[in-house]
Amino acid sequence: MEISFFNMMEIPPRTKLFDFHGILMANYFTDTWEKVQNFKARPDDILIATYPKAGTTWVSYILELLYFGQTAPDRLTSIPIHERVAFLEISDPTMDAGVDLAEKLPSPRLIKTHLPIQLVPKSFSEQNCKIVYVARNAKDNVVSYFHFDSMDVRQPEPGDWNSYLNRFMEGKVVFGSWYDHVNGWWKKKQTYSKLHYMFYEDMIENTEREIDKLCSFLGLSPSIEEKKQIRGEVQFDSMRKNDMLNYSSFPNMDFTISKFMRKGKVGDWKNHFTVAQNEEFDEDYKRKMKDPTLQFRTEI
Ligand code: PPS
Repeated sequence: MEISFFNMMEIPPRTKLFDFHGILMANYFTDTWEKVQNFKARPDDILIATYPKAGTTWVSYILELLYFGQTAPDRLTSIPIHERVAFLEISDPTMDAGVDLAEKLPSPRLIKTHLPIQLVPKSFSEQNCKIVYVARNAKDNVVSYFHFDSMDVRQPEPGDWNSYLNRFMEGKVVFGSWYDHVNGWWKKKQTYSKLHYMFYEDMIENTEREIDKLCSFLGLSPSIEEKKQIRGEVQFDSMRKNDMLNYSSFPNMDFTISKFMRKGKVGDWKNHFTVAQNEEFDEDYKRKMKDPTLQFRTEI
């Protein structure tokens, strides 16, 4: 039997969702709200914004390697990622609140958030910070979120797959509607030039190309050697084995249910959606996703 940290810890009961400024939230993302709202961004902060399970950890690690891979490599091999990248809105008794961790980070501070655009502290755009948004197609996103909510035993009870899928379509999961999230950030990109909008599927298709695009957005020019090294380190299998990235020491996650680095694929939804669920999902999707300029790929 696999022993996880989880087996040895006393875990609080699963949380209940509540309405928070129009989206559903969990208390451990709202308890430090005043500090989050008043967060003072610095001009060189980089905000990594995503709907949960869209590739946050992947892109965070790429950014870390780009900024610290040469100057502070020991940092990346000795400290787990949740202590290197501040999760802005989190407050959890087992670790620093995101707002407090941010104060301890070296520059440029990498800060992650799952907040929809309307709830992000104004300070990031006032300071003209660079923002990297990562989006993932809704079908794979909901599958990944379902497995995550099953194994992160603080999260609200996921229920069975069918009821979870329906709740996802209704935006009744932590951080609310995927549809509103990806659209809200897409709109922000039209008026805020320092926002780089990336797609998980593009990263899977050609990681090197997407790292190049990211570097040109950030104004970085890593050497060919450095890029090759980064490319190797951020492959799914390498990240999955890396205990500083795979959340294996995270007390709330039961790895006997599912891994944090689970499959890392485009198209896993086909192993979960029935034909009827897929048809209903597509119909609903058409009604909600009206902007023809925002297109996702559910297979590559
Ligand atoms: S979280 O909890 O919101 O921060 O999760 P997040 O990191 O956004 O998303 C986790 C999913 O991303 C996959 N992942 C990767 N896929 C491909 N390549 C690499 N290197 C990689 N790293 C993480 C991870 O496996 C989760 O997706 P699923 O589909 O569940 O496997």
